[in-house]
Amino acid sequence: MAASIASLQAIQIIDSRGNPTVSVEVTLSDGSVGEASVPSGASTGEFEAVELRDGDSRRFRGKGVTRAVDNVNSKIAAAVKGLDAFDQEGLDRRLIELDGTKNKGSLGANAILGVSLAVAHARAASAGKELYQVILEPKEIILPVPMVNVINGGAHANNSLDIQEFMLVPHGAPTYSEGLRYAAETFHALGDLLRDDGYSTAVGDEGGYAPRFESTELAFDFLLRAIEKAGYKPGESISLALDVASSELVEKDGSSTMYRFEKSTGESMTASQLISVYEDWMSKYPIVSIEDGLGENDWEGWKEITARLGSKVQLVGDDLFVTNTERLAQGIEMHVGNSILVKLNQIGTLTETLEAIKLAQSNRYTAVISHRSGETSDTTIADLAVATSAGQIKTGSMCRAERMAKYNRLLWIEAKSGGKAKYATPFA
Ligand code: 2PG
Ligand code: MG
Repeated sequence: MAASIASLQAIQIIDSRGNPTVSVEVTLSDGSVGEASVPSGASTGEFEAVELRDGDSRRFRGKGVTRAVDNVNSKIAAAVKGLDAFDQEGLDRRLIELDGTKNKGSLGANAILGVSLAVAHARAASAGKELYQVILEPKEIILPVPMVNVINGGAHANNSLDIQEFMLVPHGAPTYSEGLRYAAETFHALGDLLRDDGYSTAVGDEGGYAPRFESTELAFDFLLRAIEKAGYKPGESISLALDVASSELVEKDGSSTMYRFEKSTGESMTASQLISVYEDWMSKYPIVSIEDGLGENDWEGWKEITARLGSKVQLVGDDLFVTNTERLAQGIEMHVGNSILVKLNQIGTLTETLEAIKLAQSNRYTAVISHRSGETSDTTIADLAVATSAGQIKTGSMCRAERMAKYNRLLWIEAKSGGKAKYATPFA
């Protein structure tokens, strides 16, 4: 089965937040077509690959991506034409080399990723296979436990919550589709409870509610009540996960790192004090996972949180590791965290993303496949989760079509597996 890259076309499309992003279509020599669109973060890590934006304030408030689009249509198209579409690694190495920088700042990680993924999709079309099968043919179909972000705060919502994401983790469900049902029913129960108490049920960037709660604890209380109201047992059928996105809370005080709950209490604390806050929450609420509990430069703090909490809870590095094997290797070496958040656009190619997942898994770190807060209807991450047997995915709440597209793609993979798909057990 051979097909080479015949042509590429990129255009600027608009993402779920109304900002431009890159969409790429590739056609292979056998006529197969693949398409991919690139997501975009709000609470981006300092060490992420570069998202190339035009910076022309007269158009899209400076957020246009026409330079990235032009890079695909000119330089990249010329360089990859004729390459074997079945050699993803060869393609991605060529793109990295053509860019020539360490952070993909020349062509833009948004340009490079669009091409890398569109070719994978075209390969699936050419081979008549599912996308996950041409990413990495998995031995078994393992569907990820969804982490469903039903309360939004931090940089994703205009409210009083410092914690960016409060997620439902329906790990006690027998199957993926049942887990999704548990989450959807709890999402609705939460909406009822909020409405009853006069809170807003408007949603944030990832589709979670964004009420103006008076405290973080109130968010936990509502979540537990919602789980029960929907007929489930907190901690048994559904547990909780947090993304603190704490790099956003960091304030430098001389040489020491302080964390400030800017949107709620205004309180400042050291890493040790913040870890004690997490300990307190863990003693009261069924929390199975904490992402970015400490900041992206706070390696010492991460050592402490891992020593204190690492055996009890999943500690996910997002801004800390940025899907980058060098940063992950440093974390593994330093015994920091026990899980990596995986975002294709943090690193910019499918090959490097797979390398990060492999490095994690071979060191007994879990891998959580993730969307970005700015998304499109692209569903590549659903297939990535199945291809790598990652076992966990977070892709927003139980509303907003750009979030549901990924969850629903997994429902199709489950349905087409003929009963063979298994539901992952990361928290068994
Ligand atoms: C995160 C992501 C996705 P953003 O912090 O994990 O939820 O947010 O895309 O804004 O970085
Ligand atoms: Mg995060």
